[in-house]
Amino acid sequence: MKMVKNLKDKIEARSARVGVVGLGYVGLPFALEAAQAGFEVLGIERNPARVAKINNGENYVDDIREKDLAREVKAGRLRAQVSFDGVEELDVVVIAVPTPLDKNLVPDLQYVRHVTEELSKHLRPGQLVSLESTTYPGTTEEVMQPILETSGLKADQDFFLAHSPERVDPGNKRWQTRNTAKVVGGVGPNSLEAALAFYGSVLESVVPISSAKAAEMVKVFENTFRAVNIALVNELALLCDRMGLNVWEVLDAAFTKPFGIMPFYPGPGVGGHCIPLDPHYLEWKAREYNFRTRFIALAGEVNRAMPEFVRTKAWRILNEQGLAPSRSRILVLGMAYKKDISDWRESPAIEVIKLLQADGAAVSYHDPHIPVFKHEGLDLESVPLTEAALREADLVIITTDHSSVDYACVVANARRVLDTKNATKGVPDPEGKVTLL
Ligand code: SAJ
Repeated sequence: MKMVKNLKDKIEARSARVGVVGLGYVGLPFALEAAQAGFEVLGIERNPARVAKINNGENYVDDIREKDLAREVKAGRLRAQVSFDGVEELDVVVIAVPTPLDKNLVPDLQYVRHVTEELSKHLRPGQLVSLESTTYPGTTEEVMQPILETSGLKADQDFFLAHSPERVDPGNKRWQTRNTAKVVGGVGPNSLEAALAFYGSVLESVVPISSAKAAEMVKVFENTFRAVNIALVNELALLCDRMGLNVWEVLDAAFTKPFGIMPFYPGPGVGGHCIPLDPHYLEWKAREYNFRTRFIALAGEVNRAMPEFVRTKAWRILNEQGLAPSRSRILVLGMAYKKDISDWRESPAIEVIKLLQADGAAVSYHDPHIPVFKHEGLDLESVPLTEAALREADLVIITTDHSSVDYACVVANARRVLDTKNATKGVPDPEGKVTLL
């Protein structure tokens, strides 16, 4: 098809103009990769403060090096704006906007719809639109395509439409945007061909799949796989607690098996805006097919019950000291949802703190990555992790295993430690202060 060849030629020549809508932990790293691959990239971001930062070459995403961003901005290969003006000049538009769930775990596609409606006003023949946001299978074809076709253009004939799920693991130093294989599915063969050519020119490897819907399913499966396996080890932690077994020892031994197993560990709950949420996109869509995704529902229940288990173990430890919860001072180590990042979305530490406060405890927190926390009804500041702060607490609860924390100092100075991440593994504990989840 001539239109595909034209686009592929522009991609090959790096003269294709690339747009990335949504410059968060997914969009900005991709926009940077596309600029580094030689494309001129226009970021479209609704947050004007982020737009200003980018245009000043300032970074705000943990996984990006500011000097790389500044270089591409200075070279004129990357700039950002709030509006959709000039979208008709673009050849490729990648969408990486949030796809949250509401409190009833119902998918909220407001951002995808809004962006798609804006794009439909500027859509012109030959453009490639690719959705990267994690969503239920069918979104690209059933929601985006009809909106884009209100332009009068027909998908896979006049313009190209694809789904290529993001696979960003925030904080992962080994696997980043560029070297993580990228699954690509189109709404038709021309869209697939165009999208493969584009992603193949920016990233190290692409994985073609037969449709946009299949690509969407791949992603929700990937995250469901994690949610279910995390729930399995969380359930094991609950049972080991009953049976007086050390779940961490059991798992470490199990993971010495060189085949047929993969390490997962229990924790205070499951955070991030992916694992706790994405599987429920599939659960919601499956109902349309009169299908109950029992593993997803069960995994969600088990994982969401973990903060309550942390509270139960905390009260046991305080009780051993003859302390009532309502007269206790607790220091929570870690607000972020996982180690060495500053993201706190859906962090289990939030729920743990709220449960402890509800029982009247005086709760403070320390997180080297989160100096202030005024969200979700909490209004706290990270306390310096001094020996005095450790000694004053009746109990220190480790909820995030940040690498920069000196756990030997924590164990040496705390009265008691509840370690929900096995962060104190290998730290001498001669007085038996540490209790593991
Ligand atoms: N967690 C456990 N036990 C484990 C692993 C994780 O309790 O064995 C907890 C973490 O502490 C965290 C939550 O689960 O609170 C999510 O952990 P995660 O490692 O899945 O981290 P995310 O959500 O930041 O990143 C994931 C990606 N992670 C990996 O593949 C390792 C991947 O699933 C997705 O590409 C990404 O979300 C996404 O954006 O969808």
